[in-house]
Amino acid sequence: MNSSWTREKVLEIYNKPLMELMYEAAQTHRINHNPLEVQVSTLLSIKTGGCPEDCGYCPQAARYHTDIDNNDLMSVSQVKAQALRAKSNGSSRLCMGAAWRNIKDNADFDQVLEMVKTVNGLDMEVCCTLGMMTESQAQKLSDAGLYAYNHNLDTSEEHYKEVISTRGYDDRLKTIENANKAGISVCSGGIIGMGETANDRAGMLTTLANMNPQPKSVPINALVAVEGTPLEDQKVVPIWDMVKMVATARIVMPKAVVRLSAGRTEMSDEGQTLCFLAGASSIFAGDKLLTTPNPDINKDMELFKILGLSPKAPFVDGEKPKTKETAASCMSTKGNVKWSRPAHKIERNEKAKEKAKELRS
Ligand code: SAM
Ligand code: DTB
Ligand code: SF4
Repeated sequence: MNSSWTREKVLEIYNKPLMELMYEAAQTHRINHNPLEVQVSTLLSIKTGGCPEDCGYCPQAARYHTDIDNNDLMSVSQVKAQALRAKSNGSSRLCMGAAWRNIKDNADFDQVLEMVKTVNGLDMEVCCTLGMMTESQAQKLSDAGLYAYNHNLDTSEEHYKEVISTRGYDDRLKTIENANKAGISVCSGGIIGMGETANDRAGMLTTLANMNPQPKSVPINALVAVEGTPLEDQKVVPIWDMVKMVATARIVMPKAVVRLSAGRTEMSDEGQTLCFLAGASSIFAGDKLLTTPNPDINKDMELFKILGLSPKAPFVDGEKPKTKETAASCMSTKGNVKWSRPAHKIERNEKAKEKAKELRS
């Protein structure tokens, strides 16, 4: 069913007195979910750094000078070992991320398809986040056994122009549509703390909530301000903003899994507890996100114990995908999709790029 949320209505919810907002969100959560279960995912950066894009928040953009180790695409056996480790730590989902602008029909993509098959074979939900994706690429991933695809809107359409100039908002929406067409569960959310207004936050949630179908998973990230990126000086997001964002997402997308994502190292146990109460029902576990730190798994499990929470089993919300033979080789795919490149100037991004050039010379 298509929802028709207006930004004004979503902003009104976001701006409710916090006690009312949390109570309403907690009620919605209990009606639609088991409040004692949390879906636990592990992130794995299968290809790190050297990305051609200019996303102002991202330490993996080649043009900025950040302190990360670049790595080529992992082997299938390396991924399998990491997946088994994640599974033994209680994760039901492995989310593999690549620092790519978009998927290309080449040998690397074939290797990713093998990774997907392998991890699906371990009875884990497999998620990928590989940048922009065509319909045929989505179909190949689906045939290989992909459960979910993560592609974030990041922020409102207006604020997006202040953060990224190398890719357009419409292409993000198209990628999400392509995932849906292939029957892949969509994971899409965004980041707060990038200088956006409450109106921008409401705008992003409105676009997500009006999608048909709504995303099955909505990650809410607090910006991890990494030195060398254009957003390095952004202040840590107040926990109250996280609670408000989680609660609003919960109310406007009642069936979705709302993921308390990046930024948890800056949050107290009590702060995270308020997020769980307000409807967060998933976390990324393990001491690393893609390139930045995340709380230790033992610390997370201690908090789960205190709160009476337990990790959710895989495939509770959807069937395990069956691997189909068509997943074989993608080299034969014809036709290159032209994704957009707005290329407007973002002063902050230009400055960070210049600074990086100076540091390298
Ligand atoms: N390259 C692919 C893409 O951009 O779609 C996939 C990987 S990218 C790192 C996945 C998402 O991570 C981004 O869309 C963004 O929402 C999130 N992200 C990246 N850097 C972040 C940061 N410093 N803080 C919070 N979230 C971040
Ligand atoms: C999402 O929304 N957050 C994750 C996942 N999807 C891919 C990524 C967070 C990355 C934080 C910065 C880093 O570790 O590089
Ligand atoms: Fe590249 Fe993704 Fe980082 Fe943007 S967010 S620079 S596309 S890895």
